[in-house]
Amino acid sequence: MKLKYLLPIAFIALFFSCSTDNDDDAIVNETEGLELIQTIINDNQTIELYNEKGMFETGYNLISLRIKNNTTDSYIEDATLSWMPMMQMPTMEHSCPKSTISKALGKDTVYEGFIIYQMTNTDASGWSLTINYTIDGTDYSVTETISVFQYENQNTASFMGSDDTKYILALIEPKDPSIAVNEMKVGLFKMENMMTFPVVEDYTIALDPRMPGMGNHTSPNNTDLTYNNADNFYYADLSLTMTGYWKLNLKLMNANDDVLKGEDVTDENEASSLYLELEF
Ligand SMILES: [Cu+2]
Repeated sequence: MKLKYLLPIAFIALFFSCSTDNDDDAIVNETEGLELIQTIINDNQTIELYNEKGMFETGYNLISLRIKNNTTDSYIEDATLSWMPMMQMPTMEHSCPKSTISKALGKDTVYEGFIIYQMTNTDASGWSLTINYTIDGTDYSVTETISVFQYENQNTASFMGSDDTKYILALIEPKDPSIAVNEMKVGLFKMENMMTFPVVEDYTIALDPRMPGMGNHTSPNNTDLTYNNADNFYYADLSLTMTGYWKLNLKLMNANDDVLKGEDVTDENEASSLYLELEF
C-alpha cells in the first residue's frame, strides 16, 4: 500500500484509539494483573496463556487465553476453544479435571477456564496441552509441551474411594488465608477413565482443620463442605485462628452418607488419610 493511502488510515486509527467508547484497542489492557505462562504459535495465530503466577503448578490453575491474528496483529474476539491436557507416563497417558473455555466476564479478547493438574514429574516435565479452536468456521488444533511445577503443599489429593472409584479433590480457596473464618472452596471430580473427569455432585466432605505443630489443636466454627449446584464446587467455613501450617483433615461421604475416604481425628488418630494442606 502506498504511503498516501496509509497516512489517512493512520490518522483515523489514532483518532478512534483516543475515543473512550472504543474498548477493544490497546488502551484497555485486558491481561492486567496476569503473567504470561507461554505463547504457542500455530498457523497464522499466536495463542497466549496467562495466570496470576505465570507458571502452571500442581492443583487448581485458573488460566486466561488470547488468540492473536499474526497478520493483523489483533486479538480474536469470537473464537470457540476447547483443550485437552495430557500427561505421558511410562506405561500410559492420562488427562486431568478441566473446565470448558468461555469468554472472561467483561472482556473482549480474553477467554478463561481451569485445569487441575493432579501430579507432575519432579523436573516439571510430562505434560502437554492440546488447544482446539475455531475462527470464522475454520478449525485449528495445536499441541505443545508445557511445564507443570510441583506446588509446595498438598493442594490436591488423588485417591481411591471405598466404592472403588478414583477421585481428585483440589483446593481452590482460600488463596490468601487470614486469621479469620475463611471461605473454603474445593473441586471434587471422579476419574471415569483416563480422559474423563466429571464433577461429583451432592457429596459431603467433613472438615477438621488441625495444627500438628501445636498439639494438633483445631479451631471453632468450621462447617463441612457442601455442594453448590450453581457453580459445581464445594464450600465451607474454614476457621484459622493463627498463622502457620494447617492440615485440613477431610472425610468424604456420598449422598447416602457412606464414608468413601478419610477418618475422624481423635486422640489415637492424629490425622485423616484424606487431607489438604495450607500454610500462611
Ligand atoms: Cu501422571
